[in-house]
Amino acid sequence: MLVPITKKSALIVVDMQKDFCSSGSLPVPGCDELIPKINALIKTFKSLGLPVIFSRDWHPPNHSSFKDFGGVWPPHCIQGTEGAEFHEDLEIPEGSIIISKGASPERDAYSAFDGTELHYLLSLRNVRRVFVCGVATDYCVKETALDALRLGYEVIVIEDAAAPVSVDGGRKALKEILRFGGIIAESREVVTY
Ligand code: VGL
Ligand code: ZN
Repeated sequence: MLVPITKKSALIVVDMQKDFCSSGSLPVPGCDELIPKINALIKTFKSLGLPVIFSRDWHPPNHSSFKDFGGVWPPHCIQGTEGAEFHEDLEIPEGSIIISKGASPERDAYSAFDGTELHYLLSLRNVRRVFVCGVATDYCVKETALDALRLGYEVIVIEDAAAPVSVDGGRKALKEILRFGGIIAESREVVTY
């Protein structure tokens, strides 16, 4: 099914940071391979004058999601470190919105809406439809998409421009997004108006 990028659309690129790619501390399989597809999407949204949002995991060194502090993950995306930087091949246009999340030590934030100004910034720009890509399909992409649905946005997850930590987890996440009213599309199905 074709899904149009309407005038009230925005692109949300979730957590395309070094630590989640092949050289990082918590590599998501297939993360590097998403770059060309995501860059193409960025270019399309940019050329239409539509908002492009980049979220980033932005943890303090003692974050509660880290194994040494009672969590389940190896240390990753620590504020100001190289691992927290965006992938060097990601093309971030000037004027993009960068959303940092997970910055308080005691709680995690998988969703780009969790504890951030994202909803406010999208509302200001009259955005009704969000296209979501990035990593990880079964964690931050999923929670961002589900929050966007709860907030009343039309949500399209671009399946081939997102990658999961586990294949099974990714499948379950997409099913859940569908169940709550989201759309799952391939990037070739995302068309301009
Ligand atoms: C993520 C695990 C831990 C993600 C963030 O971006 O999906 N996953 N922190
Ligand atoms: Zn994290």
